[in-house]
Amino acid sequence: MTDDEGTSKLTRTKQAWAREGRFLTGDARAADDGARLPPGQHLVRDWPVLDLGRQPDIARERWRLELDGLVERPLSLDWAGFAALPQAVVRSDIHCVTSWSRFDNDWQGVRTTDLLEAVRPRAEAVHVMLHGFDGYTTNVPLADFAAPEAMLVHGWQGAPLSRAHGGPVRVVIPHLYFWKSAKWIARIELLGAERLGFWEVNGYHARGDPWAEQRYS
Ligand SMILES: Nc1nc2c(c(=O)[nH]1)N[C@H]1C(S)=C(S)[C@@H](COP(=O)(O)O)O[C@H]1N2
Ligand SMILES: [Mo]
Repeated sequence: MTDDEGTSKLTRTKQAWAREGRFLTGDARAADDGARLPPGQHLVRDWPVLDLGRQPDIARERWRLELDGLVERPLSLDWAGFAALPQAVVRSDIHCVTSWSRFDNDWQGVRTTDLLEAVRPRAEAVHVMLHGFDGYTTNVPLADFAAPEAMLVHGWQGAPLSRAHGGPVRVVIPHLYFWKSAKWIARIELLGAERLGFWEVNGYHARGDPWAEQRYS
């Protein structure tokens, strides 16, 4: 994790938001069942860039993804190995904890279910830690990581995923707040018990369901 002034200031600001309950509306139950826009969110048309301020520059040829921890078959994937996995295009919405949502993103990549089939999680594996090349971490329950619409994406709206948005490859878990969707994915670690990631240690919710407004812990 970088420790330059900008980063620590951002982290302190967001910690303060978590303490204050910033953006919490408390009207989670007022949202219709099946409502597309979660409570307390507003729609945007552009796609904001949010990260800790360090954007790793990794060419596809140098990119590698480690899949390890509680798996039968640990994998170290290079670009060719990743491209050889079943490819899919999935349309989903983004919901950021800072209250913006963006509908209808066409993601191109590999479903997490296909990735998990390749590594075969052990029976004891119940949580996942996602590690970015920038040192970022975020934790998700394995059941959420393995959701049918969860993916490792390398394309957005028909073009390669930009470096600013986490290219060459990022995670997208559309049914959770977007901080769970690790950019510049480097390592996927399967765990037998929950461990907290970067924002989760700093006051964000361990799961982050937007419809339940699980913004903070
Ligand atoms: N590797 C990494 N992934 C990350 C982050 C980060 O700082 N580093 N920030 C998270 C947060 S807080 C958000 S809101 C989204 C933002 O993704 P975007 O910049 O593509 O909108 O990325 C998430 N994934
Ligand atoms: Mo965020």
